[in-house]
Amino acid sequence: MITFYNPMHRGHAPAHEFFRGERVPCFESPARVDYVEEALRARGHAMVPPDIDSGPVLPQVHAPRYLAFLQTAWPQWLALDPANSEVQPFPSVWPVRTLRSDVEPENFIARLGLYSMDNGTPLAHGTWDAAKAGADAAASAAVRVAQGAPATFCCSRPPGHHAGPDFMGGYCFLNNAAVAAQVLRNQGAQRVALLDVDYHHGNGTQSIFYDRADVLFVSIHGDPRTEYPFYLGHADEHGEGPGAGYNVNLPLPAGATAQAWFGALEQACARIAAHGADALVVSLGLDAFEGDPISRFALTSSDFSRLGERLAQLRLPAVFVLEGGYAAAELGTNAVNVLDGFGRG
Ligand code: Q9C
Ligand code: ZN
Repeated sequence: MITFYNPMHRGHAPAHEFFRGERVPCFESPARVDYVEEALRARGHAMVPPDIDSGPVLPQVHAPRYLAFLQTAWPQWLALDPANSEVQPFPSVWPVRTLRSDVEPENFIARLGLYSMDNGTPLAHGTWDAAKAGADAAASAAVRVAQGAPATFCCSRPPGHHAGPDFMGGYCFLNNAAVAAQVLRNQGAQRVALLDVDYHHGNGTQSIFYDRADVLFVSIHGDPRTEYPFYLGHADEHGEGPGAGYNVNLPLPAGATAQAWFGALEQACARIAAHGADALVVSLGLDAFEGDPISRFALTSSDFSRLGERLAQLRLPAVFVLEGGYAAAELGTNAVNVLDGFGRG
């Protein structure tokens, strides 16, 4: 399967995040993609750099003022104090309910809060370049499918599915899967199905397409009553306006078995088949793995092969986009198991 990698991902390497009130090393690390590249190479998948600029597509899925902030955030942080090159900025105040988000504050940390959903998404000097090259890889993977490739893979970090129209969150900055879906639409697909199998609900992707019927969003994830992102991902979120009926959430309780997970996958596949899509985008998080350190599902490495085989039965050209998955050493095996299962199926 042709794979677009992100040549800039290593520049996004923040040192720590907050976890249970303490600073801990980042779960979302450059080593993750190293393991995936190693498995791709070992199993004979071609890897090429991105060849499409996502610049014109980004404003179709993100607010211009968010893009403007993100692109210049690190230089603005350094302009406050050159010593900030060694300091990670974190938001500490957010415009929740009743507070105004239409006026951009001048204060940098206040703007960082305006454009963040959590304090768990650290910025680093290379964050914009890494996120932009990742969006380019997603756009490239989508164009190649629009041109007739049966399937492509976007092997990139940081991930994207928590990034909403105008905010970062959950280690995500630019919504790569949304970029891929939008590019497929721009290239002539009338209907796109977007399946999110990351352990965490893809709140950003859901919000970007919530009022649209052309991109069906279907997600299998840990119940937000107990799992991140907590404030979205419930089963009663069906879409709004023209998008009513085109959003499907299949939450499962933390601790759900692989059998329950594959039951939800059958429901997802039935809805996707009914959509009459021209193409499929898969937000491929591998954190439903039994060994994931921050998630609580129980898929085994061979279950990921079964997932790929089942998706192939949809008989749709597919763009796979890497999302989460924090058992780094097993991430390559698990991701490529999905791709090879799809190739066989
Ligand atoms: N800092 C993805 O899998 N982290 N994101 C909670 C507190 C939130 C996961 C830890 C998990 C986000 C793409
Ligand atoms: Zn996740």
